[in-house]
Amino acid sequence: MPSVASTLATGFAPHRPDLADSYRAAGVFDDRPLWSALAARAVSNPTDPAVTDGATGTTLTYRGLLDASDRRAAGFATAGLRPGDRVILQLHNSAEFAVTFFGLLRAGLVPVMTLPAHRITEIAHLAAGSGARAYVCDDIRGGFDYRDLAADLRSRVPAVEHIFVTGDAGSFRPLPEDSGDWHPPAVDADLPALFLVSGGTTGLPKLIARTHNDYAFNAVTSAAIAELTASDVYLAALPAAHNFPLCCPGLLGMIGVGGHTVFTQDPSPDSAFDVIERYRVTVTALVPALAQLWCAATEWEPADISSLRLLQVGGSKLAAPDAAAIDAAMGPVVQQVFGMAEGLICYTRLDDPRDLVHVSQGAPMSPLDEVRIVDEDGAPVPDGEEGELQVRGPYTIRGYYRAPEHNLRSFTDDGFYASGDLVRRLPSGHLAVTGRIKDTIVRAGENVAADDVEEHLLAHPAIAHAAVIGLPDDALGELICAVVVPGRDTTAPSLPDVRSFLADRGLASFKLPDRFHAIDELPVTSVGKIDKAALRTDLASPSRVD
Ligand code: OOB
Repeated sequence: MPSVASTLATGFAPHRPDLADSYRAAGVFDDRPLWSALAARAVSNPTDPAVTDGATGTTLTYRGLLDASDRRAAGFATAGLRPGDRVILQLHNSAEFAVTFFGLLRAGLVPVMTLPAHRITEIAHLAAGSGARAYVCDDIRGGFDYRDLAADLRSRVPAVEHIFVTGDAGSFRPLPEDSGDWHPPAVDADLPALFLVSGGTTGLPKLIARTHNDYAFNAVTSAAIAELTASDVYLAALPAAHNFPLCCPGLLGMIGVGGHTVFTQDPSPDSAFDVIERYRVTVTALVPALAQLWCAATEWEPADISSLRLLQVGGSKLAAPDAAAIDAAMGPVVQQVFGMAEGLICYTRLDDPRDLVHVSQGAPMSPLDEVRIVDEDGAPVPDGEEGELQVRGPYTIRGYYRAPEHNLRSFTDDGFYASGDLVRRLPSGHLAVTGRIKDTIVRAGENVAADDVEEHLLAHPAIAHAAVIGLPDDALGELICAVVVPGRDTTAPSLPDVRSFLADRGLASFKLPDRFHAIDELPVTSVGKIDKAALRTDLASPSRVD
């Protein structure tokens, strides 16, 4: 029978040996388990607050967090889980999330970081793909009963033998705890410490194995760029299992510097602003739609949020006027973050000129990131021109876990990840994201980039959010459909209004929308990005009446 460590390694692509040597020579890997930052802080800053549950106000100090994690680790071991076993983790933002996450790491278990919005299709797929033996979830949140999902999972993927539930566990077990001294097992820091899930808006999510070494490097470098110190207070407002709030620099970056992380399950300005005021939050991370909402809310929310020095915005494109509006409303706080669970993270720097912060999505985090921008044939484009971003580097994966067929498509022969993102390099070396390879509409043979039309739509005074999609059409191949959310206190424009507005801005006539819908809210993915796949399905359905 193969050892657990070797089943974990099966399907995992290590760095090419020559590159691994060069990363090691550059000193980026510290060869310690990912939990070692927590263990170090429990010694150096034992009584400082590590995590707070925004909902209950419960705070754990660094010593308290390590001790609670060790009790959890011991509980997992007593339940029969062994180092290297994969565990599906699906918890909402809470101190319990941190305890369980570090408990799994301290037990040598490998969490699969699913998001609260995932449902049985994704969870069953990720459980089967990772070979998970356990599932950890909350009881009921937002009207959804995760215990039903757990029961469904157990019948679909019988290898998931252990189910642990917070709160009212029903017929399942509560989250385990055991007392006594816990001695964490040795780990190979070049093997996966955790699995992230890919953020694509089409198809099922893929498993992204991140090693102790590469993820620690991600956390430490991100924390340095955000200039985090022990006096910072970070608000985890996006789902904490996502790479952005987990490690860019997020919870792990904060643990590294001995700072304080506050969790909230409600990122609406109404609730989050009070939390910011109460804990004097200094840093947080949002997707653009939420950042825009916060920006607008500064006009009417009474809470004092002046402690906030850094508002990281990423996950999808933040338009330049929106970035400028946030800076104007909240002080020069914006940091643009263009990242991916697969690895590469780009940040605007704290001392970049503000106009560069507004128009760019940042520069790669590490000088060891090899970024190339290529045309459809894979040849580099002239500097400044648009092309697909491909990347290789110390913390970028060489392949999805156990997905050889996807890997043929998404990775080049020389080990670069082909991101599918279209970017342009600015003279400063920063990148501007211009679209996605597949996010184009082919109308009467003309290629129209959705982003291009969206940026122009957002310039309309009565439009707050916009998504442009292609809808099938017998005559033209595809029609251009603009879906918008009108601004507060404005009336939605009509299709002719929008067409003439865009035409006046000099947009080519073949790019003008053929269809137009004003709706209250755009559908979003698990982490809050606009879900164009859902829009396409909804609007293409014949039952829909315009
Ligand atoms: C982050 O990670 P994922 O894995 O959920 O999604 C990655 C994709 C990128 O390939 C790109 O298509 C898009 O999301 N994206 C952006 C963006 N940031 C991500 N597109 C335009 N502008 C941006 N600023 O989304 C993620 C991971 C870590 C930090 C931040 C975001």
